[in-house]
Amino acid sequence: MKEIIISIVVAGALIGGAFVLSENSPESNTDSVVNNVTVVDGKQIVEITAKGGYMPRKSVVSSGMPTVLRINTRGTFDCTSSVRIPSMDISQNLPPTGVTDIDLGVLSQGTIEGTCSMGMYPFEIEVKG
Ligand SMILES: [Cu+2]
Repeated sequence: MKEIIISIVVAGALIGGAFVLSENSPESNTDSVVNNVTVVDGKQIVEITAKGGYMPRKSVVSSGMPTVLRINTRGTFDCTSSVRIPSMDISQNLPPTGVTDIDLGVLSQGTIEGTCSMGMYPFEIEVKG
């Protein structure tokens, strides 16, 4: 009986530990490569989520291909629902819940910086040559 209780406690600690790890890793390592880019009909779609910040913070796309930034909102009532990409003259309000596609056109090599309307939550899209 004692062994059973101990193994339950250990299992609980393991599951709890794994959960904490997976919760923290995307934010603690902003350089980690997240597979949030898909190519559909010759367009690459970069998918991020806006809510209390933008996730993932960093995306990597290829140059020379039409690119769409797809922003998901889900009960997003903070300022990330108003997104800006100053270098491209983009300013877009997002619905509290929904999917918004922003056409970025064909990109050349470099880094595109985006933020919420107040400039407080950043995200970036690295365009590889
Ligand atoms: Cu803000």
